[in-house]
Amino acid sequence: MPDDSNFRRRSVLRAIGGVSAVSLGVGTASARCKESTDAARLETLVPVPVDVTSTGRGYTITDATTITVEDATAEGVAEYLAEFLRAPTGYDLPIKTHQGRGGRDTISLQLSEPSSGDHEQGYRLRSNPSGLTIRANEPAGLFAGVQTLRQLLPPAIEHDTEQSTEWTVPGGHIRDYPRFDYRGAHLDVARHFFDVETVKQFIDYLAQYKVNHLHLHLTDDQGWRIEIDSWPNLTDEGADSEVGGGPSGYYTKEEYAELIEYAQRRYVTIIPEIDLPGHTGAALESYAELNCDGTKREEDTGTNVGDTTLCIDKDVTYEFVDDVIREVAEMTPGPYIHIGGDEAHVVSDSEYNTFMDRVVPIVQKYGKRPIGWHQILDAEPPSETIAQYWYTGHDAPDVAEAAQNGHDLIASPASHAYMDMKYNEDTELGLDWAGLTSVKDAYDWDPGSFLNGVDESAIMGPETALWSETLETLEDIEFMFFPHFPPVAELGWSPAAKTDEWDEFEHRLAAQASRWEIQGVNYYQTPQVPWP
Ligand code: NGO
Repeated sequence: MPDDSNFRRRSVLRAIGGVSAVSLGVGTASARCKESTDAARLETLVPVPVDVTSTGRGYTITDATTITVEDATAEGVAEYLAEFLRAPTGYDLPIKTHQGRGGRDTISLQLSEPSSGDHEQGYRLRSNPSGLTIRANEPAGLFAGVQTLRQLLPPAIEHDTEQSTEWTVPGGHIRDYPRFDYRGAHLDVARHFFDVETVKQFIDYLAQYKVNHLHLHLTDDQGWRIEIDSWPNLTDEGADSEVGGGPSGYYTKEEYAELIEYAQRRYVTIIPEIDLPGHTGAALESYAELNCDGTKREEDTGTNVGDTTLCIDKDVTYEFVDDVIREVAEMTPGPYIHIGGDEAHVVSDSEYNTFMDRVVPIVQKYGKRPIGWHQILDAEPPSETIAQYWYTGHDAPDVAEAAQNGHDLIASPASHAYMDMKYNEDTELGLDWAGLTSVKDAYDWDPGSFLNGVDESAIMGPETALWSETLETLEDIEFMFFPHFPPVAELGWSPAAKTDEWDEFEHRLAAQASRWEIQGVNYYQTPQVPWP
């Protein structure tokens, strides 16, 4: 069991540069003090950037500030930034089109031709007294830069009502880009259903920490959560249950489109998961013909896994899967569809292979790249299939061999990336089948080298998983996600050489709390972290 008691609350002042030593209230001393408080924010960024240089005085946003873009390509990011800043600052922050640097008193968002060594999701940020510039090759890079800018401003920027403070961005340069192109977070909306507003809030949390994929676990034994026109009982009958039998629901096609659009504005790609052939109790409850015995399954409000399957030998199974995948592909602009494949305990190996041999090509036929939990590799699918590793061990020879044969992997080891694992024995929410996962455990691994025999080049990136057997509300989600999540988000973004020091990370993590307090995040105040 991880030992929280070894980590006493230490002053976050170490991380914020000795501010306490400066006497307050005296003219220049006070200005120096403020400058050093501002500069400290360069040192508390999560995820930690590739390069940060502090240069003294920085840019202060005032009611004279304008946001400039060179053309319409950067407008979406500019609007997101303006919307975010307007409420707490009370300033108009008009968006103007202007070639090149925007001149004095501008936050200038520039898209430039890729220069050598610049990553397509990377950005450069410069702040000095006359203005602030974020430059990137792609809008996604500008968006990442905007999330950094957000953390460079005083925490009060997280308020949604007008605050009176000086909105100074410390002077400096940042050069930054992600270690992994793919940074994911999974959310189980099947065991308990979460409404559109809750998922939007979740997407905002991903964006805040530069995570760019949301994997929605849309179907399981306890509920079917996405409208499928050709099989309407899935939601007419299969969506009105959840673990414990409480109120539940599903996303209409319009609501799903709303989520996609919300995520797109934040450069987050949604990956829908239809878990097959097991974890299909809700479908089996909705349609008798999908069951081998031709009888509808009973509603499931428990938490058992592995005891359901679509009937492998029936043609109707594949008509069903084809229709579902076709409709899901039609409503999903992103390149991936996840088809589960985990814990199909009531089918034989040969039945499992038969099923995947027919179903993987269906995903490809509808123009999507298949992802499965790593058991999918047992069926030897085409190498385009991505496998998501979710066991706890470092040794998985079959997975390593598949990676050597060209399969890409997503790293979600349950011992580090499962956000639903309890922090310690006293955590009331969550599960512990993979052990307890303290916040330090969530940081203490390397997605690029976790699996023996797998080269980092085969790893698309890390993905957190948040299963909802025990989670019913946004507050529950937040409790397990904060602070479990920012450590994994940092492992996905920041250079490996900068992510191996917990003693340094714990201070940066602690400094995030003042923002969560204002955001109203129900985070777990683990004694492992020296909260301010
Ligand atoms: C496992 C299982 C899920 C559970 C989860 C709980 C996978 C891929 N299948 O992860 O059905 O909800 O653990 O932690």
